Amino acid sequence: MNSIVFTHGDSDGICSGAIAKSAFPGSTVFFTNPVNLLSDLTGISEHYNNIVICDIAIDEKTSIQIKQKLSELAQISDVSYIDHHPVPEGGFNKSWFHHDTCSSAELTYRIFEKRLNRDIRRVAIYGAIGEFSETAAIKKWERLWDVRTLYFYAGTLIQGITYAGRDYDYKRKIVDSLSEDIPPPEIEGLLEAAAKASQNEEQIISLVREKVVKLKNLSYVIDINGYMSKAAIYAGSFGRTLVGVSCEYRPHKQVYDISLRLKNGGVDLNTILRRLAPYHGGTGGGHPFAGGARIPRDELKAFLYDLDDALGR
Ligand SMILES: [Mn+2]
Repeated sequence: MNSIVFTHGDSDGICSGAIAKSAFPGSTVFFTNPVNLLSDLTGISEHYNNIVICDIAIDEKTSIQIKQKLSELAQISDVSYIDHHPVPEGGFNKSWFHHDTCSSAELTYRIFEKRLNRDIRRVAIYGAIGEFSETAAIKKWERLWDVRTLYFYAGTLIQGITYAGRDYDYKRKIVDSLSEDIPPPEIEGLLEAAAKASQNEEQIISLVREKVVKLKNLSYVIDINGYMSKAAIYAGSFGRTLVGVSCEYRPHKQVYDISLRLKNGGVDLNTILRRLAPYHGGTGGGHPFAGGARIPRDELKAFLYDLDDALGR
């Protein structure tokens, strides 16, 4: 059997990929993202019995072509599209399309459950913790182990993945090891990588504390450079606002890439970003509690002030 898994390079994506690989041992694992998915699917040149795509949001711009391409592939392969990001209008009304709001690791486990060793549930737990998404089902599974050990394993994995950044060959090794249920501290180099990420994080914490700017409902930092989503979390904490925002300038494109984190419920970041970002010439979206945006340089401040107002409504 010949299988390929496309997944996201964050902790939930890596755990989803590992669960899929455990269901289809020997799978080729390929990291991608919403913008590149269509060309990656078009580039498939050999026949696979199973094609699994996990944790990749559907890009609205290419969603019709992606649906067409996957329908074509589904005629000759077993296709499973597994995702937990908000679905574009209409969604994909197909038997190969699986969607839920839990982590994609939990969803991937449930879909392939019959093919999996039940111990692989702890890989779904690491993914759910990485995604801040410990649902009732995950909490129930956690009780099968010593939850403190699970947090140590998940923490090692999440910090180690953060340190690995764009080192996709190393991330593929992590997927391989997790697919065999190897505990994260036993994965070569991962504990050391996790320790380095934590040292970097401590520096990020001091920098954010120094540079944070507080508005009414959001606090932001600009150009902390590195660990954007963590900087967003700490901006919200030190500013004591509903939302934390981290902005990094990308000189070659003259835009700011922005990561946003909601401290607690009440607003839907995804909906607000999808409306506000295009108004400022950019793009944005994500989850209700965590999002991202890309905004042209000269619109950044106007965008932040508009967002601050929108969050107060
Ligand atoms: Mn992800």
